[in-house]
Amino acid sequence: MTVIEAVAARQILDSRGNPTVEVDVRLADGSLGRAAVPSGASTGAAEAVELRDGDPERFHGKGVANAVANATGPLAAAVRGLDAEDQAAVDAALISCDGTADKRRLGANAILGISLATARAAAVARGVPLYRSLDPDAAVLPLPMINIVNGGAHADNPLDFQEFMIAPVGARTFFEAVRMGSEVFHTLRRALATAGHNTNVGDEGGFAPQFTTADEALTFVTDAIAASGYEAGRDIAICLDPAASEFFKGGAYDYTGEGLSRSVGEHIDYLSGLLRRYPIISIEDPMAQDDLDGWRALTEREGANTQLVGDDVFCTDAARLQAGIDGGCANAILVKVNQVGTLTETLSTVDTARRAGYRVVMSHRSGETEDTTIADLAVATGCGQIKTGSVSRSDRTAKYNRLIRIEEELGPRARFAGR
Ligand code: 2PG
Ligand code: MG
Repeated sequence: MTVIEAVAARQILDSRGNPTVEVDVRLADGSLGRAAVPSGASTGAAEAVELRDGDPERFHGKGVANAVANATGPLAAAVRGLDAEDQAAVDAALISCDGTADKRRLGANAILGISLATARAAAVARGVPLYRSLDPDAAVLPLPMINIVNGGAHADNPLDFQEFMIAPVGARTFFEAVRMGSEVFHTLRRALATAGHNTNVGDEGGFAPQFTTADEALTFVTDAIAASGYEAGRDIAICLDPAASEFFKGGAYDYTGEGLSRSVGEHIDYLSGLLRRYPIISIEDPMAQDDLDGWRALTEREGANTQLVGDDVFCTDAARLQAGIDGGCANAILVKVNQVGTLTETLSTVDTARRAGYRVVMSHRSGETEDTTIADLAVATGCGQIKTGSVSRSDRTAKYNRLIRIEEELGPRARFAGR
């Protein structure tokens, strides 16, 4: 009864107004699963390939009509008749139908849409929520890393670092973490306005004032934490995603906002300085994806006390992660379903991280939709951390709101990961 009977797909819009793939998977018993695919802006070089039409007459070349046709054509034919409860078999069929290492032939966006919609359909057939369908014992709500200042590729300001986030480590529940985050967000808004900054938000819903240095952003953020009645470091800690691959040029880190370049060693010293001066507990992509020596050096120097999260450098790929583990790079991984393209591969990467003692952060993309699958995945894997943007913009708050509902549904069984 849980056999896949039909696959439908369409182009819908993401949070930046670009088209993306949405897939419906219908099972023989009538169960329907639907999933929409996210899209990045600061993408890693080794990500699975998002298929775009490239037709300048349609969506400025960003159409995904070919990916949609692949989903309803060859990929649908490959999974029709398979059991949706056997996610590994469905994903294996999708991967072999495409036949390329990076899913470029039929598109990782087409493949991921079917993979996630299948998981959702199986959950509907079982009559349980997605997180429980993936793990009947799942009960851990993740600590959110809430993005409150945007820079880099996610905003038009001169700020070199992409994301400044707050993690309410002192909260007792997920809901309390969201409340604390929302309070700081609004306190920060007022402080920015008072200082004459604009309060427009960037792609992930955080503010995007005309800051030029990380210090400026960090000063405003730590002040906003205190002004909201919290102790920075104890109640609310800070997390960064410099997205350093974006400004690594010719072997050095090119800080255009500050108008200077830092060598690998100077960049590491600078990051260490920030760690000393602010209550930062986690830095994602502190080093560029092709600066593995830098990654190793920073991990040796700061890895014992600071979470160092690999995003671009690992691209949610188990083999790349294993190479990083063997090489002493990072101590945590950012997990993005569309970087690798199927649910099974995503879960296998999470396993690889776990076995090595690397921490896992479930993550959105800067281009998102109302789809909340990653909220369920954070609970299903019990990974303990989620990065899903600011506490503004519905594409971001949809995930927080989903987690609030999951926490309520779990009732006394719910455990908040906290610090
Ligand atoms: C990142 C992500 C999400 P993008 O760098 O971690 O915040 O951005 O989706 O643009 O790659
Ligand atoms: Mg990143």
